[in-house]
Amino acid sequence: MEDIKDIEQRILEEVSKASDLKALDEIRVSAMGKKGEITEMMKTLGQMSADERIETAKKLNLLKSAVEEALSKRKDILENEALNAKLACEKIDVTLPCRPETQGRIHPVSKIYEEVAAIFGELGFEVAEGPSIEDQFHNFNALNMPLNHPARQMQDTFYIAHDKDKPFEMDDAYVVRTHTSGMQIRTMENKKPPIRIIAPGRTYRSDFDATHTPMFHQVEGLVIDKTTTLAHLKGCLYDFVKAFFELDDIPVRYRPSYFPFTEPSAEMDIGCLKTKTELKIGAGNDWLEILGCGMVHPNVLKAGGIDPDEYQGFAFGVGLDRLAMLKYGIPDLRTFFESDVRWMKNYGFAPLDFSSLTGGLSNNGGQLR
Ligand code: 2NL
Repeated sequence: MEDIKDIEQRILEEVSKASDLKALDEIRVSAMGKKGEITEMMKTLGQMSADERIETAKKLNLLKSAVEEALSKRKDILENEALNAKLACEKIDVTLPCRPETQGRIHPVSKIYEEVAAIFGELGFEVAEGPSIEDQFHNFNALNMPLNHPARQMQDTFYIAHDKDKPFEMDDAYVVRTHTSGMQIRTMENKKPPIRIIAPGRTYRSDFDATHTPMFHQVEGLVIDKTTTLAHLKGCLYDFVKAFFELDDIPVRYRPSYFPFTEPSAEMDIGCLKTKTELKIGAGNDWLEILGCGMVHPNVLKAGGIDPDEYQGFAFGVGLDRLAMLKYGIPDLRTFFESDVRWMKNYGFAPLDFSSLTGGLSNNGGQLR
């Protein structure tokens, strides 16, 4: 019979050469399983003389613990190796683009919303979002639009009855907001100046053709402080159009206009070149209307609980859908709301491309064309 020391040496060598956990377990079974080599040797103890049994049992126990220890050490090593191999092949490169298999797209209006919010965020504005359904005070009265004002007439505004069981009373009905100004009134009611907010969101008017849809998107801005002037308005909006169209300089002009809620009021145009096939922004002899603006009317400040003798401010309103059409060359507004996946594939943006001004707006967001 092979000497116990030799057996130990042979098994320990096999253990040290086991290349994976499966091979190691096979060695364990063949040595110490029910029919294992050491187990079988243990079984022979009964037939031995007392002296021989004591002597052999001692050796066999030493052999057993030596093998057990070797198995356990080798197991630790192999488990560690297996884990490292798994980690190495499951390694992910966090700098790769996220989920390239994603099918969905970000709507151009959502993209523009994010861009506008990023630009005004950088200029120190906060975002004030609020409800689509407004009372008439926040949508009209507070904006210097009294009851008989033409913009309140049925053909422009969607009215909502208070109580469907009572006869419709236009004067106390709610409206789906025709602009986002209500949020600005609410901000004035709740916060002391200085105020610097943008109010973006869905707005609704009863109108439908190639350039008007019953639901559209607007961003309004409001700045109020003790010494806010028309010069601040011009500087702020100039910075906005430069960042938005990603140009170092753009010709701008202001045309006198009228809004009930601002005095004076103006429309801001930017310089452009119009040819039969192209619209180039930032150069040329033509002008393109981009937004409406003005100094907040004293009646509007009063309605918001702000003393017009102490404070003044400017406001502006810009249509997000129109900005999207201009920036991305989308010809028909109605297609924005048709939910056509082919249109979204063409005009939409990759998800998880966040808008920020770092390195210019479009440096970190790509249209998938
Ligand atoms: C446009 C013009 C404008 C405002 C919106 C405003 C809001 C408050 C007070 C004063 Cl609370 N003004 N908003 C001011 C001027 C123009 O929108 O053509 N939007 C698409």
